[in-house]
Amino acid sequence: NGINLAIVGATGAVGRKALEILEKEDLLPIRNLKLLASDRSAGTALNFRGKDYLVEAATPESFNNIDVAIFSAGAGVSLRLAPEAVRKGAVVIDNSSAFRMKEDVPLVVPEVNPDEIRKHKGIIANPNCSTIQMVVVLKPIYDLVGIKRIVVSTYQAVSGTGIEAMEELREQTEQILTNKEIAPKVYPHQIAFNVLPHIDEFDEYGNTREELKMINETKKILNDRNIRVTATTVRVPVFIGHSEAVNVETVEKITVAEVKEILSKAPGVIVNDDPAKNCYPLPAAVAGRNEVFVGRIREDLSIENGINLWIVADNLRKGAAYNAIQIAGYMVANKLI
Ligand code: A2P
Ligand code: 11C
Repeated sequence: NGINLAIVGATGAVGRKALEILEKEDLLPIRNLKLLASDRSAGTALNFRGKDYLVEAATPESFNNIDVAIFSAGAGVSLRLAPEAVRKGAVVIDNSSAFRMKEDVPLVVPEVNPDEIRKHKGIIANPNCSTIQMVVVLKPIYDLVGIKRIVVSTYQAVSGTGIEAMEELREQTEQILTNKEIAPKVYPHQIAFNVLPHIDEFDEYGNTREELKMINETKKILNDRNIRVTATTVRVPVFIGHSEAVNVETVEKITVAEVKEILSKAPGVIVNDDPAKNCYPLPAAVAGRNEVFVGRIREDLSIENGINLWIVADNLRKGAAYNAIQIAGYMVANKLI
């Protein structure tokens, strides 16, 4: 009973988080587990439910007899190996940006557009972490009153870049506190005690690819090309948990009380909004949680139909590993595998 699951990038930040979630939470029945990474970590043992699994170098042959392969090893690996996995009969749930905007690839957040899962042709894409947490909160608002425009600024944790970036933040923090020289490697500038308005590469107009992902993926997931979206994405010296200041212009008027009411009932959302008691979502508090947290819900008085929100989620969980596991769980529950 259960599925044969492969995790590509099992030694990385998202892969390890997927194993942790699968071990602790009963979300997916697993018959066989295959852990894949680069040849650098082939032979490394990773423990899962009391048993050591040896990591193997990912090759096309790795996907024989695999039902579901969760890919979290970057776009290059996905482009090379996901089609091979599909050819071998696996359904790929891909965390990378490689296939997200392809027309025949569903881009899925289970709280928002679960029906898309059924349309897959072998690959289902997991959206970018900063997009996922935003659309989980915006979907109920969109359904009730429509959305004209979104203005978002992000405060993103270094774990979004990967394990090496987490090490860089830890090292630099120690080095700076002990008056040592630092030598940035992963980021172009010091990340400890700093804020970098730069995530991924810049395009010819000065937007970063992270900003373009938020714009394009939001439209695809909400299935509305007319929503106007603008984003500024920023890296902050936080290990886990992306935060976002989101300004929404709705089509019809919605009151703050109504927003709180629909979000308190929305799947996967927790409202934490009591400013008088200093209660609002914080990355340090939501790290380790699968839900998306929202607070600072207030009217934007500068426009007719405006709402401001502060949205925080664990980027490795809801932003990546948990969302992928939810998709696999949906397929099992609906007998799609
Ligand atoms: P490895 O540990 O062998 O380098 P992160 O995003 O935390 O940096 O993790 C990236 C993940 O992608 C790691 O598990 C890494 O494995 C894996 N990876 C990197 N390059 C490849 C590759 N060519 N084939 C398979 N997995 C890869
Ligand atoms: C970050 N959002 O925080 C990025 C990580 O397209 O899947 C995920 C990149 C992606 O750096």
